[in-house]
Amino acid sequence: ESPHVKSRCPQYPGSNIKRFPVPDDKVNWAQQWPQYDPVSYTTPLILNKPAWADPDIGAFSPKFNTVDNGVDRTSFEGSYQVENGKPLNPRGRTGLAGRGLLGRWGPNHAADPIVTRWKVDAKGAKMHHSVSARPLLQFVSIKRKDCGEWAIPGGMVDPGEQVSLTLQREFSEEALNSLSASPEDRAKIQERITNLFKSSGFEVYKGYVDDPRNTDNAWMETVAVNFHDDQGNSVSELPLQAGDDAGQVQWVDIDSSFPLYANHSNFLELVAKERKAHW
Ligand code: RP5
Ligand code: MG
Ligand code: MG
Repeated sequence: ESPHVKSRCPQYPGSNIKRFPVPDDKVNWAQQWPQYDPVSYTTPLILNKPAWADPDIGAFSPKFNTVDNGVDRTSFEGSYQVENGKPLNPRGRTGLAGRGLLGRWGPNHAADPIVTRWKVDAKGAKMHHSVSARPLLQFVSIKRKDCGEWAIPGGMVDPGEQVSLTLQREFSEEALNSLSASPEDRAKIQERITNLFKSSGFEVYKGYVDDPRNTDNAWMETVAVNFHDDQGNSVSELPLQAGDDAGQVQWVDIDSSFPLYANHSNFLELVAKERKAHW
């Protein structure tokens, strides 16, 4: 397992905060490093205590490594350490203490719907990559408003929410703009994607996300699931429209050279391998 990279990006997103530079060989907490002195930073938005965020540690001491008060504080990475009341990132140092942009101390659980179809020509025949000769997959990608990077249309799991619902809800919000649709249109969207999402899908990945928002005390984890429209006649026919935290949405060819947010490329590689597609 290679050390996290985006979680050590020099400049913390949405701020002018610089991370303490952490070399590869000092990422692991087990490496003694007395000189390590990261700044502590939590965005004003989070300190304003919106309903979805935790209060600051001190007045608040949640039970870590368990489901506490409906909030899932367990990690897919196993049991994580807690030091001075604060959870420690299971993948090691990030150069920043506090929560940054993340609402929860410890794991912040998300779900990533990877909706795919085969790329076809005007006659409907599968297209192949000129070098690998493998068939090309496409996935529904959104351009994140926060950083302008292309990404899987994922989002946070609400407390107590089934991941299967999060997957469908986030896809509807970000790629189909269900939040701005009339109640009638929303019902139509719901009906048309339910078929694709009711198949359990292929669980691609479950665990830590190398997200640029991660800190020493707060980090992203996800369940990434692939829903594949093999015949190109279910979700492929839905009009894509960006919504919520997505600025743009489109079908993107799955290819190792396409840069994506966080470590979303790793998830797409697993999908391509599973479906024997070009990567
Ligand atoms: C990533 O952030 C996850 O993989 C998911 O795609 C996303 C969830 O956060 P928001 O889109 O809600 O900001 O780590
Ligand atoms: Mg969202
Ligand atoms: Mg999102």
